[in-house]
Amino acid sequence: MPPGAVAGRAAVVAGPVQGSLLTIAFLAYKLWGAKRDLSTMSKTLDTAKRDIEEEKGASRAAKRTAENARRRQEESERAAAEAAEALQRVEEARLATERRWFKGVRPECHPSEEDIVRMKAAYRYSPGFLHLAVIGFSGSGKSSFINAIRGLSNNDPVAAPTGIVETTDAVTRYTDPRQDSQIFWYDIPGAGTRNVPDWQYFNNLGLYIFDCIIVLIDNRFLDSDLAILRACEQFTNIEVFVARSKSDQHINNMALDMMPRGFDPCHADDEARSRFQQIKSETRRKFIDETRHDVQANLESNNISPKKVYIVCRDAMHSVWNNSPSPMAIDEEELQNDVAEFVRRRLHGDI
Ligand SMILES: Nc1nc2c(ncn2[C@@H]2O[C@H](COP(=O)(O)OP(=O)(O)OP(=O)(O)O)[C@@H](O)[C@H]2O)c(=O)[nH]1
Ligand SMILES: [Mg+2]
Repeated sequence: MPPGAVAGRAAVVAGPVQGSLLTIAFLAYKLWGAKRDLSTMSKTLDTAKRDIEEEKGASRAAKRTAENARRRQEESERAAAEAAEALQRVEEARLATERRWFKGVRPECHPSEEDIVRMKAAYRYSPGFLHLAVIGFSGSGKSSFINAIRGLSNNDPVAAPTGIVETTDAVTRYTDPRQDSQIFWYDIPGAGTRNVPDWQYFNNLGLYIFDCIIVLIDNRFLDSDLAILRACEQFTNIEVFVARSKSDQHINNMALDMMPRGFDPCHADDEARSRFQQIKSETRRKFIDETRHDVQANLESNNISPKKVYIVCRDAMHSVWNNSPSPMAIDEEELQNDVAEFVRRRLHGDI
């Protein structure tokens, strides 16, 4: 075979071989490229997987945070609801106390043995004697009452100080001038003048140590009078008298209200004066009836046991002492007799 033919054949053979080699090389190149892409894709996939994992972690953390926040919110809402409920209970208790207060049920007074001993020492409580206290609103006439019952006028040098301004500011003890008397009188500062509820007035002043309490009402029954009477009901050993003071003044004022404007009894003529006296005696009956009715109605509506009310005035009290009946007298003698009877029976151990 001629070399040319060999060469030609070789060339003919070389042509397809060369092509195959090129194809192989190309394919190898492609494979390498694919591998590289695959590796890149795999890395990307890893990164994506990591990102997803991280995101999942972040999402779990966010969920946990949200869950914690929800729990805290629930806890604070529960605490707020509990606080509101507690507040409501306190408010209801306050309202119940107020309702009980208006119905006349006050916290009870339970002095301890120590309190009793302390108050008795403070008031120089003397065994074998009775201790009578005169109590009432400021200015109701307590000191004047004690002076009159001791046979003294208000201007006597040894009389209890009296006046139109608040006068008695400490419990003061007075002896009783009757022969062989076994009683002490106690002038008590006016109720309703202190910054404490009325029932505390009774406790704070240790009024539970007294054997007898005379409640002096001036114009009308006040809460402080009712509180004292209610407190007294807890102590069966305390004898209670209710007296309405200054009857002369009240009757005079009522009668004056019925006279023509500007009427002055000191400067009136005889006819006008006798008309005034006539009105006064009619008014007196009205005053007595109204007072008795008003006191009983107040006692009843406040669940306090019924009591006689003694209508008195300072000057008529004094007249009893002097044994010279006063035209103004109403219940002064009866009151003094009833007090004397109580003293006698208590000292004898009958009550
Ligand atoms: N007309 C008249 N006045 C009276 C009577 N009792 C008291 N007064 C007058 O009322 C005023 C007050 O009387 P006091 O005896 O000081 O009254 P109180 O309750 O002791 O007063 P305090 O100690 O301030 O609580 C005085 O001006 C008395 O003269 C009375 O029966 N008739
Ligand atoms: Mg006084």
